[in-house]
Amino acid sequence: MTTLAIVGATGAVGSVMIDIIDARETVPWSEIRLIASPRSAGRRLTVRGQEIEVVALSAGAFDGVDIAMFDVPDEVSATWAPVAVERGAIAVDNSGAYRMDPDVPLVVPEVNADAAHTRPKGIVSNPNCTTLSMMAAIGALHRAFTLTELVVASYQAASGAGQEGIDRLQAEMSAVAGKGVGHRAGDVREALAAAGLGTDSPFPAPLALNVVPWAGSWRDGGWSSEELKVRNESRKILGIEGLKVSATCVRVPVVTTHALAVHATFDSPVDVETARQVFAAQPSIVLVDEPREGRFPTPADVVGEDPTYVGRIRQALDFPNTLDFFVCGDNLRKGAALNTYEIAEELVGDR
Ligand code: 2RA
Repeated sequence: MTTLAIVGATGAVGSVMIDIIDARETVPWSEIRLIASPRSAGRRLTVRGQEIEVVALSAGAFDGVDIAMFDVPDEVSATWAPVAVERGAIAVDNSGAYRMDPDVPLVVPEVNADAAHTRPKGIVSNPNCTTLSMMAAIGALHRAFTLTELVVASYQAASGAGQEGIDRLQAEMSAVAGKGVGHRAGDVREALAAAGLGTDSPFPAPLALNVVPWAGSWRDGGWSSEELKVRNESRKILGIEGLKVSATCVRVPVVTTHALAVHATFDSPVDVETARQVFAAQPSIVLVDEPREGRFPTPADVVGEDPTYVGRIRQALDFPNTLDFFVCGDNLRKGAALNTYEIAEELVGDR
C-alpha cells in the first residue's frame, strides 16, 4: 500500500506526470493524491481512469503519503518538502532548492540510482532539465571511458521558462508570421513592436527567428545560473568532484525539447564505434546517427518522447580522447516529470 502525491499537479510538469502515470502498464500506487495551490483546489482531474479532486497544499495533505513528488517554485519546495518529510513522506523535488545540498542526493536513475537510497533529509532532488537532457548519454559514456572534461553548448526550448515562455514564443511567432521582417531582413524587434509586444518577456531578447545566449540569472564572472547548474550538477550526479566543465546556454525558438552539442573528453582515446555500442546498450537512449541520409536527432522529432536521442557522433579530429555528439531530450519529460517519476518508482521498495 503505497501512496504517491503530486505537488503542483495542475502545472505544466504536473500534467505530464499524470500523462506518464496514465501510460504505465501497471503502477505500484494504492492511492494517488493531487496537491496544488489553494487556487486550484477543488478541480477534478482524471488519473488512470479515476477522477481525483485536487486538494490544497497544507501539512495535513501529506498525512498517509509515502512519496511526494514536487514540481513547484524553489521557495515553495523549500518550505513544503520538509513538511512532507515530517509527515512521513519521502520528498522527490524538481526545484532548485535542494539540488546542491550535500545531504540531498541528486539522482538520474540510469546513472546513480543507488544515491536515492541515502537521503539524510528525506529529500531526493531531480536535476535541472538542461543537465538531465544529456545525463543518460554522458553517464553511459563515463562508465565505459572515464570522463575528464565536458564542454557543452545548449539549445534550450522556450518551455524551459514555463507556460509564460511558451506563450511569449507563440505571441512572437504570430507577430512575425508571414511578414517580410522589418526594413532590414531579420529585424524582429521592429515586428514585435509593431504588434504591440513589449519587453516584458521571460527572455532578454526576441526569441522568434532568433537565438538568445542567456538562460537563468546573473552569476559572478558573467556566467548564467543555468551554465553553473550544468557544471555543478554534472559533477554531483557523476560523482566527479573535479570534473572540468564549461557550458554556454542558449535559448532557441523551439517550444519543447532541449538539445545540446557535447564535447566530452575521457582519460584515454575513444572511438566512435565503441561509443555507438555503449549508447545502443542503454535502454533509455535512442541512437539516430545517419547524417548522410539526413537522420539525426532534432527537437521536432523528440518532443513527447521519453528517451534521450543521440546522434552526430564524431571522434574530435584534433582531440584523440574526445567525442563530439548532439543530444536531444524532451525537457518536460526526461528533463522534469519522467525523471522525477522514475526516482519515485526507485523509492517504492524503501517504504
Ligand atoms: C530552462 N532549465 O530551460 C531551465 C528550466 N529549469 O530555463
